[in-house]
Amino acid sequence: MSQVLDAMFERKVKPQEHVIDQGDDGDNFYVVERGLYDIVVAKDNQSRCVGRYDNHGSFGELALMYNTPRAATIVATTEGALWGLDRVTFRRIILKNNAKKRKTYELFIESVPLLKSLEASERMKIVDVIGEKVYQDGERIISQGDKADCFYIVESGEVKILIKSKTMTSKEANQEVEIARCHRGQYFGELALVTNKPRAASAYAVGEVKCLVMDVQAFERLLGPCMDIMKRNITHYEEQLVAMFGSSMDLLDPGN
Ligand code: 1OR
Ligand code: 1OR
Repeated sequence: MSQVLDAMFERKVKPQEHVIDQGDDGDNFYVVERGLYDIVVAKDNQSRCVGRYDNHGSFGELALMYNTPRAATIVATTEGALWGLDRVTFRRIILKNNAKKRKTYELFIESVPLLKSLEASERMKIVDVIGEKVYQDGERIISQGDKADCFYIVESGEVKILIKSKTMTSKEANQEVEIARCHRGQYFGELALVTNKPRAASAYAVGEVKCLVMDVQAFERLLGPCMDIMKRNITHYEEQLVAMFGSSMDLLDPGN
């Protein structure tokens, strides 16, 4: 950690400045200190904004990790500040850490039912991007109504999902009701990322919990092949929702 911090340098950016251009060789990895940045991908002669960093997150790791051309263009849309890490230091430190992560998480990631349909190389890339977070008993992991930027897989312990329902009377509406529990190998926090809506429920640790966490950009980049399974499971939430609260709202339809 201290070696990374020592090697990092600040880069100030202006609106419309390209921090990274798709197709270039990779020089630096960047951590966002502040500012908004569009992720633009050109494909078949068309450029599309596929996401953004909002005062948070990091980018530019792919070209350095896999020795590939830059996979996207990153454009600042406001004034901003970044912390950069040069390629040589990034590879020396981060790649060593990635090798360790692969050893630690390979077997567990193989056992996660959601990820079964992925190729071994795709699962490796998931290991490369995941972080681990530990929560204490009762700690809130996700808060209903919040903006979402992460996806979670339970590595150990138990997570309970609670919901405050709009369909209940006002007195009951502020009370949370338990609707599900997640155990080792199960995932949560996908719904808001898939629907682009606020968190539909809250998640709390039951006892000490370890979760693997992935940011929304990695979720969209790497979990496309698992999207059908997640969407199918979301339709099961809807059936449960109707059974529990008698409401027939469509969780997958943003219009509702
Ligand atoms: P890089 O070194 O390739 C561009 O330089 C960076 O954009 C890349 O590392 C990532 O850190 C970041 N696909 C590719 N790169 C992405 C994506 C992405 N999102 C962020 N980056 N997505 C798939 C697009 C078809 C995800 C969109 C949310
Ligand atoms: P999220 O990003 O909305 C809360 O953040 C998470 O709780 C959600 O993603 C799901 O991963 C998880 N309805 C809504 N969210 C649920 C449900 C659910 N179960 C788990 N989550 N159900 C219907 C509500 C009555 C499922 C009942 C079994």
